[in-house]
Amino acid sequence: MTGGIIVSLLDELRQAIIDGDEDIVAELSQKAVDEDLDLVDTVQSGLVKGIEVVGTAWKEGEMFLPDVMMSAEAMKVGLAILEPEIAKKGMSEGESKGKIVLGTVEGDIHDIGKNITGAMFTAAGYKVIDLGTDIKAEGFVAKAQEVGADIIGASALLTTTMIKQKELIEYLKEKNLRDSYKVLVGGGPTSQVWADEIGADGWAETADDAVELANKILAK
Ligand code: B12
Repeated sequence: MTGGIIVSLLDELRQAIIDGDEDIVAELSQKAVDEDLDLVDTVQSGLVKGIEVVGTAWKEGEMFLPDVMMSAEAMKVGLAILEPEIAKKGMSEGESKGKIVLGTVEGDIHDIGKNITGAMFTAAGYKVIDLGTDIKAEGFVAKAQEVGADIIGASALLTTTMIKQKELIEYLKEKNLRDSYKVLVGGGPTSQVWADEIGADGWAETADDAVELANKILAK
């Protein structure tokens, strides 16, 4: 397949996310799998680029909530096709590099970025235990204890829910468990400054960076 055709598939995928067209997203995602394209790039340069455009248009009042929801649904349809394929490739790499308990914090239902992060971790050879959304500190910690996690990853997309990442770290301290797990935080409104402020072990802007960061942290 030539570069030009790949670019056009990614462009079409991005546009289909903006249009919230699930059928086209499904068709193009399957095509990417069938034609053995770089699926991580398909997620990032196709699906994620699309939802970013939607986010900006929403903020500027050019798109409304129902449209955003359709785009988010279309995003899920694409990820449902691409994620298992990305994970399959990673799993052939052998032993698990570590266990990560991942979730979106309490009061927050955004899960697209968390899911992508989970898929990247799986592809990189980690065992991912995904708790879903709206997860309390207690929920993260109970699961981490149950499975013997190395890392707890908490995603927050709202400025009003970022504080729950801080509460997670405080809860670990309260239970004398702070040193038992590495805590990674991420999501739109978060930053390295925020991670430092709350005493997290790391922050990453993208799912790719998150995996690199985890590799580094666990190697120490
Ligand atoms: C899609 C979307 C929705 C969908 C969510 C669907 C779903 N299942 O997730 C719907 C329509 C349901 C929705 C609802 C709401 N939303 Co909304 N949403 C978005 C939107 C457009 C895109 C988010 C997204 O998926 N981005 C793409 C992903 C790939 O990016 P990401 O999540 O940042 O993840 C990447 C990194 O951050 C990182 N990462 C993510 N998690 C983690 C975790 C770890 C550990 C690490 C290391 C890294 C990491 O890796 C990811 C991949 O690279 C954003 C706009 C934006 N600019 O972000 C608004 C946005 C986040 N929403 C917003 C709001 C206000 C809401 C609502 C409150 C609206 C309402 N009035 O009801 C509700 C929230 C309800 C709730 N309690 O949670 C605001 C938040 C404003 C703020 N400052 O707090 C935003 C910024 C829009 C805006 N500009 O106003 N939303």
